[in-house]
Amino acid sequence: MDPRVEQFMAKLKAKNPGEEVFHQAVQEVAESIIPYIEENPKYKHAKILERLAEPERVIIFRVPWINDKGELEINRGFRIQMNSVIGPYKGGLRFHPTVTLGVLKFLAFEQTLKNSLTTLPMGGAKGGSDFDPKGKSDNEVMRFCQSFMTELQRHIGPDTDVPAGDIGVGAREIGFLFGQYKRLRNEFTGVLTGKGIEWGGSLIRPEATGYGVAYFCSEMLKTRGDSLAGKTVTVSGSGNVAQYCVEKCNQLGAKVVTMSDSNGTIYDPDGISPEKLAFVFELKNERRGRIKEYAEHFGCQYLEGKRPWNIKCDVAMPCATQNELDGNDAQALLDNGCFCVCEGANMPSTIEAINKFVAAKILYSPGKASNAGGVATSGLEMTQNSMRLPWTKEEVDQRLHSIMINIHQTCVKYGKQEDGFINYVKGANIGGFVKVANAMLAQGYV
Ligand code: NDP
Ligand code: 2IT
Repeated sequence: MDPRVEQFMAKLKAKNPGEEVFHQAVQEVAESIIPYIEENPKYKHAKILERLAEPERVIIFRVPWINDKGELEINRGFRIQMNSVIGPYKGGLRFHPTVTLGVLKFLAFEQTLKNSLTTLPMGGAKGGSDFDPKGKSDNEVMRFCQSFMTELQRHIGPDTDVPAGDIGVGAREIGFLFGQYKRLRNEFTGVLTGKGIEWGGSLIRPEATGYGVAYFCSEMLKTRGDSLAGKTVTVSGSGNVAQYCVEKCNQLGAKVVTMSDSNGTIYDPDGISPEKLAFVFELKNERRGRIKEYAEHFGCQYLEGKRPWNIKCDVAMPCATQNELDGNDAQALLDNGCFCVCEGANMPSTIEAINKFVAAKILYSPGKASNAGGVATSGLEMTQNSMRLPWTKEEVDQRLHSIMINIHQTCVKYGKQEDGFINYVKGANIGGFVKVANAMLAQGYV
């Protein structure tokens, strides 16, 4: 490791003990940014990177709620308001038992750079709870969301901080959260994105992250005169991002052969056709069942407890969660001829895996670039809310598409090497950093 990165990381680790995923996210960025800062000393003197890694504000609160048995349950709620230099805090809420302060700090840190890449005026934030919506009744989820919002409402607002969904937070949860905010504040405002279409939501927001991943992937392939048509694709996850990623890959002529959840992977060599994908939508969004049922229903292979990365593919799209693709998985993908990895999840690849992809010079894009379509379309939802005027599906989709093309161009601008190889890690990190850093310079030591 570069000694300057090592020194920076030693301080960060001492200051934030036990927050391994936060250390990992910052290190990945520091490796690109520190050499860039050395070439641009104005950023060094103003300690931009040090300030970027220190949240502007962290809110931690108790969330008491009553389960269906009448018992009291206590969860922990969080909101990390990371950086507001280019716009109101913006980022999703995650409800999952693995949520900790360190997980949300890593996500909020990534979000700041991602939101900058979209070119829209949004700062960085993330929040959530260790609450597990799995196996809970709709009433339990509602009571939890109402209790969570009872505290969170003091800290957010349409010009202050605008949360959205993430793992475990979808249309149902956003509805309950919005209802409670409106009730407590007596305001109908765009305080959350991902709202229902009848009450202030944007068309294409549900699809946006997954569609954006496929759009970004197409741009990557285009740099090699190629496209998604005819490619075999492996996707992990079967939630919001994975579902719409598969939908768009199908539309672009690819064949997607896997989806997964935390229990295992389905492998369908014939491809997850639109008809089969409709089964996944119903299974996951209505019945909230397990992906194993797909294999039982369509008679294909189910790999219990396995991830998709040993399956031969041209393109891999990890769309489940952080660190779901390690060094061994990366090696397996490379050995099987995979030449493009386009991330839908946030930080799904470990540092070891990323190093393998970059060393092999395949097309590899980090989530902060390729999954930015979700938050970008949240930004478009905010615009429509401010105008009090909704756009058509075509208008939003076209804007999403051009934002993804733009992000790709930014990655090329800052990441293209002399030999022609595009280092998307470097491109996304520096591209996201510059706008935030310049705004921080302009606004003084705050
Ligand atoms: P969902 O809750 O809709 O789906 C998550 C999927 O990932 C499920 O299939 C889930 O399986 C699986 N998963 C979650 N945690 C784990 C785990 N610890 N191990 C294995 N599998 C897991 O979430 P999203 O689709 O919204 O989010 C997926 C990823 O995309 C996350 O990294 C998120 O941060 C990122 N993202 C989301 C955006 C959005 O707009 N929603 C925008 C940009 C990024 P199971 O059901 O078994 O838990
Ligand atoms: O990680 C992400 O970018 C999201 N979960 C979406 C955030 C948002 O505000 O739409």
